[in-house]
Amino acid sequence: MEHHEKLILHMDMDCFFAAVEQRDHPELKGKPVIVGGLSGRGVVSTASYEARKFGVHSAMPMSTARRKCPDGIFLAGNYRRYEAVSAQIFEILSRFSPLVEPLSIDEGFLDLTGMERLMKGTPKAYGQKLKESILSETGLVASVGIAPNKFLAKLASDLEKPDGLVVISERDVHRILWPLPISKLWGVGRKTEDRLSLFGYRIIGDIAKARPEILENQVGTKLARQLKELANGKDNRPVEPYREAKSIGRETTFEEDLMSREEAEQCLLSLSAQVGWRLRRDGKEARTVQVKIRLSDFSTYTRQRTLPGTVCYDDDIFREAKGLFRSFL
Ligand code: TTP
Ligand code: MG
Repeated sequence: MEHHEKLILHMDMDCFFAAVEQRDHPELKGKPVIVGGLSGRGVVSTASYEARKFGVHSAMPMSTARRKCPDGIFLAGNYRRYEAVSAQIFEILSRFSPLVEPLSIDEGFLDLTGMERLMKGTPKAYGQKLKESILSETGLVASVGIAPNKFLAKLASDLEKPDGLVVISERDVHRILWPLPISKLWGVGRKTEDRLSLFGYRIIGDIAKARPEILENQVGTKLARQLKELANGKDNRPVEPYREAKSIGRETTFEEDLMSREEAEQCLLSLSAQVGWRLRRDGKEARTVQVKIRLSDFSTYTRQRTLPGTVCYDDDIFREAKGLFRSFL
């Protein structure tokens, strides 16, 4: 068997919810469109590029967005519609690789390793073909990154957004990666960034050049090793395709926000009973119970607990689900 260098593609739709709105309502094209929770405590899900010019971005309180962009068009959005468009996009992705890993509603990884012959051209041309298929079949614009691993592919898709198509090869790593801020490293959130900057690390090159022993002393062995690898453009996480669910779930969406705990728990009981029915019908038992909550601004939270034993009866499932639900409140 020939040894194959890995080739990974990452695709991420441009301002996804807002782009779907602009496509479905052409009068919104070229306008600042802001999608999110419109209630008092709502936050922005996303904003069109026209609105981003005013400094509006995801997760910003809606009240701030209204102040920054008073002439914006504010929409509550339609999550079911976005999910349907997402399914259409993933169907297209599945024609471009047998290994597709969905990451979120609008992004995913494709493993293109060993597909050179099938591609009939350069990886970049293949990426272009994917973008064209998405555009012609959905009317929406995707950004694509292609690289030898997941970390670099995701970074690449973001480099020239919107409508980006960037290929990073092994030899570009230093030139492209090292000048970027450390926050671009996978696993470096706000907290880690603050800690690293206390030690004087600002750009990825600083991490790449740091003496391993010193970095290990500063942030611990595990994180230091991970950061070193990434800063040198190395990442061997595999693309993990979606497999047949090992779980049984039921969910429901409300037209109106639920106002009381009683209402919510009533609904949880009914969902628990539906899950229990399926489990017992299929002769299965579950070890882990998970509760997912989505608020009106689409922000989603999950809580789960792995039990010492297994469950399949409604009241056992409900007892766990209720406990998890209460831990949110
Ligand atoms: P993203 O891909 O992060 O953002 P985006 O597609 O809107 O913009 P970009 O061009 O920068 O990729 O998220 C995809 C969708 O997920 C986004 O359209 C709305 C939703 N979302 C939220 O609801 N809340 C959030 O905080 C974020 C980041 C996204
Ligand atoms: Mg996106």
